[in-house]
Amino acid sequence: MTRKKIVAGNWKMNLDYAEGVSLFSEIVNMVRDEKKGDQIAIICSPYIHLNSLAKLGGETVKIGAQNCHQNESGAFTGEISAKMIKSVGCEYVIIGHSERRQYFAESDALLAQKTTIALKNGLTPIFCIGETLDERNNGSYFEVLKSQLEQGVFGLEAADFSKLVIAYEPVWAIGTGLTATSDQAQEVHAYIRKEIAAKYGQEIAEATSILYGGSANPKNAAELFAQPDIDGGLIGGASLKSRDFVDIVKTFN
Ligand code: 3PY
Repeated sequence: MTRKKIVAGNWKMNLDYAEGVSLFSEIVNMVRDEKKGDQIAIICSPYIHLNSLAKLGGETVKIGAQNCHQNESGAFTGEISAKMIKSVGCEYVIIGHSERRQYFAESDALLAQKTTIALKNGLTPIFCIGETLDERNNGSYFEVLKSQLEQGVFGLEAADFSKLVIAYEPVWAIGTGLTATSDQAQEVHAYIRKEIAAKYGQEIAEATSILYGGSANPKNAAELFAQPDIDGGLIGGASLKSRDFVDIVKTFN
């Protein structure tokens, strides 16, 4: 079974409109020249860029949002719905990034709702899970990850679960410059795949792309992506530099 190889950039709350369009145009041109094979490159930008980027990216670089609201529409001042995101040509949405869990108190139950509404509107959720440094150090990380899966996405029917991308992002490796070693990441990815197999069966587990996120960069990507259960990356800081992002994409060539 060949799984989709995916490199998704997460720009977070960076770049004004002109900067975003300019960086994205550079990325599209470089990826068009250098990408080989059938890997998928995605940029998850702030909302204000989505409409323009979706038109520039075409088949070369796909577009994702970084969040969506859990309701279809209504009186939720300042929020953006999955339907609106889809309507501008966006295909992906990050759900449950640790920064949203931490700074916006997004619970597993809320994230389950967001996942459902994203799927209903034809978006592919990139669903993030990850443990804190304390949870890693006290050895409870497998339980934490299992609980995030169970409460966040294991309520889905198999047909819907099959549409997800999962991202393992150890919280202690986000924005800290620390990266999980390839052995640490592989251990967790294999565990996640085992839990998916236990819930949905081996075929779905083997077909699910599981990305690594957390200070991935052009220097460590090759070793991480060479692991049997790591199917690509969710890239923070390095996605803000066209050369770095494209070098990570090229890791799969
Ligand atoms: C990081 O690499 O820091 C990320 O949070 C990617 O989402």
